[in-house]
Amino acid sequence: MLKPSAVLIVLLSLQLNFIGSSLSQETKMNKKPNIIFLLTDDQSTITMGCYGNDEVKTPNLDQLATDGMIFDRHYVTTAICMASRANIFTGLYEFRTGCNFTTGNLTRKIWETSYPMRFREAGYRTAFAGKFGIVIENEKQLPSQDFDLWGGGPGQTNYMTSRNPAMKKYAESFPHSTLSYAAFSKDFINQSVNENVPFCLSISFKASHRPVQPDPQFDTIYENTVFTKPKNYGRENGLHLAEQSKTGRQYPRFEEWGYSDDYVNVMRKYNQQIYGVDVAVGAIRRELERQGIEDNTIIIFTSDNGFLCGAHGYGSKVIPYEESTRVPLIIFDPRHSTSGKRLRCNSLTGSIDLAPTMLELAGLTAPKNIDGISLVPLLQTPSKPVRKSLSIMNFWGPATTHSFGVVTNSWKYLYWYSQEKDMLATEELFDLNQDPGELKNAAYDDSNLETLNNMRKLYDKHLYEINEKAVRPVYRQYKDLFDRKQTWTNKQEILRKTPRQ
Ligand SMILES: [Ca+2]
Repeated sequence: MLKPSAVLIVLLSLQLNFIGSSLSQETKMNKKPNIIFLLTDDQSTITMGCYGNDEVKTPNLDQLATDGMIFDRHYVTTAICMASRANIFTGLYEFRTGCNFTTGNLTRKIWETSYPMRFREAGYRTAFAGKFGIVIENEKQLPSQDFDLWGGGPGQTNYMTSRNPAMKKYAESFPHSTLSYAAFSKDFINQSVNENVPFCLSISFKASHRPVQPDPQFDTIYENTVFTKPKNYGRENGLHLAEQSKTGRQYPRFEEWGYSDDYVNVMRKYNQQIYGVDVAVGAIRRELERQGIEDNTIIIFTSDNGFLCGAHGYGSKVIPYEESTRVPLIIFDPRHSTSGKRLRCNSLTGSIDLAPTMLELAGLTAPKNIDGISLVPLLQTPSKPVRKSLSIMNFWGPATTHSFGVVTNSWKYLYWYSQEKDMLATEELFDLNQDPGELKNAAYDDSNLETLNNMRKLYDKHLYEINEKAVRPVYRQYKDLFDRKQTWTNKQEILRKTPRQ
């Protein structure tokens, strides 16, 4: 039997343990989460097992999807690198960032509102590595001074690690850039843990952007795999699509890039590049576990645009069909009660939603009046949409390929204004639930008239925002060019006054 003094000691020790455990619980709850934002380049959803392709090997991405939530209706609002990255950084549509290859750079004032800058202001350690993809107006250098650790590069960057001065120290161990970003991540995670400061790490992989240069150490991964063509593959499945969509470089690239006659080999190389990304993601997650911070680190994985890969007889991206605009998105918040429940979200989400989502997950406030909406409510209830519609636009490349459109939870409406080369202005309507491959233009089917009219109204509403909110004069012309009721004669006049890109 214990002496009374021993009982007291046991009781005291129990009480201390209780206080200790509630304190550590409280500390855990109050502790700011870390954020890791992983962005690939030109990655189609068909490169991932968790998006339904059982011919590819993406065990680490599939595990991330299993642990977190996978989004099946996630769109970029402009399907080309520079504009899309500005959208992601800021939560703004392209006509509000004013940023694309031929229209302009991002102003310092808008950059200051970007998610990495907001995290830094809030006391986070921040890091960026890989393809930065945008330029800050009137600045000769990339904004390395805005990050605590910098491994970024200008332009398209390079698959050779040694070609990026900020990443050179990793070149000997990781000559191919994809895995060098995992090494950079490990170093940054390590430093942040040592300093005991929450961090926001952004990695922009060059993969799977062309030129096709996968890491040779994975050359055998798909050497015997025969990839199946998707149902909407080939020119025969693009006959119904707008003539305007066939006037850009996407059309010849079906043949030039080998989708027409060497599909399997092209896809072996393409998927091999994503295999490298998958290995890097696995290495980053293992480092989080090694440091004991995996339960407090949110991981977001997505791409700046998709890739057509032969769908409808196109190659490349930009034009607003599903393979180009709908991209992978996984959000894994290990703190959330729905994590690990294999949930898929079928609600509409957009690239502009990611910045406000990351900020809210960290308990920070997003800038006011941005276009993006936080996706945090979807983590609780994936079936309850946070947005009714989203604009999808392309103002880049030949004017004939410019398009503006709107997507909802069930439908996509696109408008191509150009009537050059004897084309007619074209409307397209796709029933995304019944026809995810966009094999039928439902705009000219009488039974869809009510839907068509509703989508037109929604389109007009979205288009009006350009007039209200465009930050550069060059974007204001689109309000009239995409006006369904303006005559082609008026539009030609606008085009005559506008310098051609
Ligand atoms: Ca891209």
